[in-house]
Amino acid sequence: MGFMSGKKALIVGLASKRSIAWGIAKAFSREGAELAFTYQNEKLKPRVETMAKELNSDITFPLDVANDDEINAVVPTLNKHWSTLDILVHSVGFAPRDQLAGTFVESITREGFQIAHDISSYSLAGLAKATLPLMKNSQGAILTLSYLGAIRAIPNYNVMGLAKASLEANVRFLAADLGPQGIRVNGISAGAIKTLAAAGISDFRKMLTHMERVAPIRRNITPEDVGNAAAFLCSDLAAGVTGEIMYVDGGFSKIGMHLDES
Ligand code: NAD
Ligand code: 0WE
Repeated sequence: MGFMSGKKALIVGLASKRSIAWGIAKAFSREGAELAFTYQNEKLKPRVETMAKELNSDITFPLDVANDDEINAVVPTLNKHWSTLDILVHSVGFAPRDQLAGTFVESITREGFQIAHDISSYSLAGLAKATLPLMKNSQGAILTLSYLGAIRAIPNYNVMGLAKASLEANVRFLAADLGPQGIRVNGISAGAIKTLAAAGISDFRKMLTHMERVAPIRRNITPEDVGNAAAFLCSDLAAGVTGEIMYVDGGFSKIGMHLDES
């Protein structure tokens, strides 16, 4: 019997088999959790339905986190299947493409800032607020995905770094508020992974090559690595952990310099 058996988890942010959300879903399913998934738009619907089926889930519904009506529809929709929710996974991030090219100062715009913060940070609080009636007293957990750009100036990550810094503060405020209601809130700061969200980012391959050379574990991170850490954080094994940002980055953020090959 897996260490998540009996847990009901909603996963927001599945787009493809390369998604971090897919690594998380597979780990949760392996450990015995029941799953529900949302898809951002009709284009993603068939793909998400097929992937859900693979993990024995037939609960899928639309959710664009930019839309308050869709956020408010989550609980009524989930209620058709489940009367409680134990786990919410938020694996969503977005900034307009022009915000992730060139320097920070050149690229930043008021609109780009607003969209990045709305989709990548506000949506965590919005979803936590909306799902509270189902999650309260469940000994449940909320998990989001962050990146090193929240605390370091990483080339081209630009306004997404500000949005991730906001997301990490969001984790701490939610942890403080929801802890007394039996809900833990954590984040995983993942190393770079080639997903749809990384497609077309200039120099992404170069970044991956650099990371696998210098990170203490000498390889890149996979969605499966993140999935296993996520399963731990969202299970009762992590009952004493909340408000935490856990680095699943092969130790990259912990070194200060790398010299020769070895
Ligand atoms: P992905 O493209 O597979 O997933 C991103 C998801 O965000 C997609 O499912 C997309 O549909 C969803 N999304 C975007 N806008 C949305 C909206 N308005 N409403 C609902 N959903 C929306 O890429 P991924 O790399 O798996 O990204 C998942 C999370 O992991 C993101 O928060 C990302 O910032 C974070 N992350 C990624 C990496 C990486 O290198 N890939 C590293 C660290 C953290
Ligand atoms: O959080 C991310 C990516 C987030 C992202 C990606 C896109 C591409 C498509 C947000 N918005 C968009 N908008 C689009 O139109 N990561 C952690 C992956 C990532 O993105 C980078 C990175 C890394 C790592 C961008 C620049 C530098 C490094």
